[in-house]
Parts: sequence; structure tokens; C-alpha cells
Amino acid sequence: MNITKAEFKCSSERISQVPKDDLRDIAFIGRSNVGKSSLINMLTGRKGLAKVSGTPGKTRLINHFRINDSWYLVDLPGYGYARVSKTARGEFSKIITDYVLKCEKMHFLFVLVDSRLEPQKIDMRFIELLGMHGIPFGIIFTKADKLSAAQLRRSRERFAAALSEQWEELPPMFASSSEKGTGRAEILAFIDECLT
Ligand SMILES: Nc1nc2c(ncn2[C@@H]2O[C@H](COP(=O)(O)OP(=O)(O)OP(=O)(O)O)[C@@H](O)[C@H]2O)c(=O)[nH]1
Ligand SMILES: [Mg+2]
Repeated sequence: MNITKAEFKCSSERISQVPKDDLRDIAFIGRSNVGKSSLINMLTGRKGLAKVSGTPGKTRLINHFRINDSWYLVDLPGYGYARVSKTARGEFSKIITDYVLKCEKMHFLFVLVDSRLEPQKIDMRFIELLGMHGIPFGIIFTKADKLSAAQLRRSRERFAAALSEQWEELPPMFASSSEKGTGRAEILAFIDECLT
């Protein structure tokens, strides 16, 4: 897949505001600061498209980016950052659960996890929630540039082992570096397949 056109479409604070056309969404979620917005910029080759910040909690709305006039990349707020909103109840805010579990545009969800960390409970609980609702998802190990190839492999194996306690079949898994462009071709090829 070649991305020839990428444009910001809209930010929504609730799912009733997402675009009303029938283009499908490929969305990115994960803990605050894991690199969702950076990955969207890397995939589209447009540095300032999604807002990136070293401070967790940067993305607070559902952001739709229209790609090649035929589908959307969706940047979601991160979870696991308690100070984002005093009214956000429970572990995952309503904006996230509404979008992920109820939005009909949502076609495939990439769950981003930091490749440097041990499997995190909050990611496991989020993935469990996806499983309970039959949401199609894949995993992307981010910031792969911070690890050696051997460390990255161990990290993937550790995560796969944690997942296999819950799942018989493993989801598709990718590694990415937004700094180096790692994973771009594989992830775009997978999205292409998802949309056909
Ligand atoms: N080294 C390295 N740093 C990265 C990578 N991806 C993101 N970062 C850095 O991680 C920080 C967070 O990146 P964002 O893309 O804003 O993360 P996010 O998941 O969108 O964060 P929220 O919107 O706050 O949930 C920034 O300082 C990025 O520069 C990567 O692949 N490699
Ligand atoms: Mg963000």
C-alpha cells in the first residue's frame, strides 16, 4: 500500500461525532506515551500530522485522518494515565470503550505496547476486553530502535507467552520504530489486506 494522500479530517469527543461516511477505520490504541501519534506520522510520512509529545496524555480526542480518500487512520487517547481526566471513571475512559466496543466504523485495532517493558497488566486487561467483545486486533511493539534485535525478540516472546495464557491463537504482531521507519512496509501491507 502506498499512502499518496493523508489529511486531518476531524477530532471527536464522542462517537456520535465521528465521520458519517462509510469509509472504514484502522485505529491505534495503547498506554499514554507508547507512540501512537508518532506511528501514524511515520506510516503516512507526514511528520506533523498527529500531535506528538513527551508528556503523556497528549491525544485526548478521537482523531480521524483520511487516507487516499478511501479509509481512515484513527489516533486514540492513551489509557493508563490517571491524571488525564478527573471524571474518567474506571480503567479505560468512556471515549475509548465507546469507540472500540461500539463504533461501527472501527474495522481493525492495533494495540501498541512499549517493546522495552515486561507485559503490562493494563495492556493484558485491555486485550482481554477486546477478546470478550470479539474485536479484531493486532499488537505493535513500539520504540524498537531502543532495543537490540535479540532484546526485541525476547520481548516479543515474553509477550506472546503472556498472551498464550489467555489465547489459543496469537494475534498478528509487528515491531515498529517511528524514528527509523521500522515496520512501515509490514504494517501497511497488513492494513491493505485488512481492507480488501
Ligand atoms: N525512540 C523512539 N521514541 C519514540 C518512538 N515513538 C514515539 N517516541 C517518543 O515517545 C513520546 C510519545 O510519543 P507519542 O507519539 O506522542 O505517544 P502517544 O502514544 O501518541 O501518547 P498520548 O497521545 O499521550 O497517549 C515522544 O517523545 C516520541 O518522540 C519510537 O519509535 N522511538
Ligand atoms: Mg498521541
